Amino acid sequence: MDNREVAEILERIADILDILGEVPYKGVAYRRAADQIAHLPEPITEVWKRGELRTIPGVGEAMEKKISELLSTGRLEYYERLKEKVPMGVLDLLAIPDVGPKTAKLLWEKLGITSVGEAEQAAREGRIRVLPGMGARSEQKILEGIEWLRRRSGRIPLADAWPVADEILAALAETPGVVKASAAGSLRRRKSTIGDIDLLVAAVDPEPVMRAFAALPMVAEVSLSGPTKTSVILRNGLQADLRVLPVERYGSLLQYFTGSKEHNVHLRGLAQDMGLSLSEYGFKRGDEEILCPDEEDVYRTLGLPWIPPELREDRGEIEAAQAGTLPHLVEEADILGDLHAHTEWSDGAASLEVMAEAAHRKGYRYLVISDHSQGLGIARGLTAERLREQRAEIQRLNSEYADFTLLQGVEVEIRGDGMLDLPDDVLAELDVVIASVHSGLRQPREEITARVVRAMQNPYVDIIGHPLGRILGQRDETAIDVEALLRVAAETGTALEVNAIPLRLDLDDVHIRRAIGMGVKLAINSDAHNPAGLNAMTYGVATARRGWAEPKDILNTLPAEEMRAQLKRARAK
Ligand code: DGT
Ligand code: CA
Ligand code: CA
Ligand code: ZN
Repeated sequence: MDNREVAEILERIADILDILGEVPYKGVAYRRAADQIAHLPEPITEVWKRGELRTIPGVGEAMEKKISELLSTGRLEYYERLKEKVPMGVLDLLAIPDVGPKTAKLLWEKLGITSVGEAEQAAREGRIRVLPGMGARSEQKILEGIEWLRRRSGRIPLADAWPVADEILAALAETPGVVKASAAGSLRRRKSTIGDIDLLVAAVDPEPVMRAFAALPMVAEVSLSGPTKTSVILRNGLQADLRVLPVERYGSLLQYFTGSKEHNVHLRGLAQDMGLSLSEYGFKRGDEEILCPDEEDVYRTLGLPWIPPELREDRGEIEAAQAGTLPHLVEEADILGDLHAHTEWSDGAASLEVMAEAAHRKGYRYLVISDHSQGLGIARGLTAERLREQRAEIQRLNSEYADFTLLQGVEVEIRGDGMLDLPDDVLAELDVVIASVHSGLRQPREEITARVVRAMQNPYVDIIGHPLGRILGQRDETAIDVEALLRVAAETGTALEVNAIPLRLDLDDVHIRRAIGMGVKLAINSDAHNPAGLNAMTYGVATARRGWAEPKDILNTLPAEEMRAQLKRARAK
């Protein structure tokens, strides 16, 4: 059981206790412990084995017993009994803003509501306003909250928001009076999915900027128009907010609206300790204002170096800034090659030659061709013989380049039982072997974990491709035991992929950071199926930065020969 699972169960207990409301505030203790466990820097099982659960803030004697029971038996009797008292769907109501435990209980007991859908229907039929303590206004707020929830779950991939935002920013930069323009919010932090686009502009007079914004071709409708903020719905369905402030306050504006909220809350605490208040307009000490034209000024006022936006999640970056130990994050310019690309030899759209030329033009020194092996059910999956033919072709192309190398790899299928669908002697002849799971993704935890572990124990498997198997918005990650995956990767020297396809971004930020902490090597790969696909690297690098990755953590920041020397097959010798 990993930290997230333990924390989730404690959260659930808190929710149920709050809804039952038998003992006021009893949920608070569980929530506190859950929060601490979710942010532990090491697996809770380690803490437990050392007998140190009580050192976790918020974990007292009773909590310790419950966590031990959970970790040793995989279940918690207390939780199982509580679950019988409240339907799961009632807990889902808590996700609606303005619906707390008391309201959820009311809706459930008085109207028999046990899902968000039923709550929506009851609100539309005016059945909520007549409940004790409710009214037309609270009913309306519940409806709005449900709509908000729907929109929020309709988050869009970073890759769909980023180019549109850049286009809008370029147009705004042309508007007379605009001094600076930038994206903010989750987009600037490069989260894998974006709720809405936040844009900021420094200008003397906001009015013409707002007008230019509303008139852009990609804007479908203006939903809110105020003196310093305009909100629009774009043709792709996303909401975009534009805020305009004078240039002398731009640093504060940018810092505030980049967020995250958690990062900002922490910074405001530091400001308070210094007798300052911090807002999107600047600092205040009593009536005296301290203006920040640049974002650096905000951090400097708090005695901190500037913190890269990708780190701003209050996951220790402020402490690292104070200690002077912020990471030197990997940049796209550090990437010297790509270790995962397909051609028409399997399911790619382009020839070896075209892919090589695209990678060369991108400034790479090498590209690994890693077409699928035969077992994938892909018509042209490669057999040992076809691999040999492909190698001849690759060698011929290499003779045409002086400053660029094509390497031959394969993306070999990990079968249902963990066996690979090419024999070891074939794998041994290749430069790089990526092993991936593409089928049986719904296997239970033990099976899928054992399967990938078995693949990692093969001496010729250098990299595990898209280790979690998620497709954003479509398919959750597999049930794989991530801690076991990382541990065996470290033990066997197998690298893990940060797959840069925008709907994958797999490993994700949290697991990248954990992998680095455990000494696991990473490769940021585009998994390109055509020349343009190579450009997905941008999103992989962004995700790696969110995982605190430095160049030294990433195999493909090394020149070809050094990269190859770091692969498992070379290190085993
Ligand atoms: P999103 O849009 O859901 O992907 O996530 P964000 O982070 O872009 O959030 P958004 O658009 O609601 O707000 C943009 C930033 O504005 C957010 O990261 C931090 C700041 N912000 C918004 N609301 C609050 C708030 O209530 N308190 C604080 N401290 N900051 C806020
Ligand atoms: Ca946003
Ligand atoms: Ca926003
Ligand atoms: Zn692939």
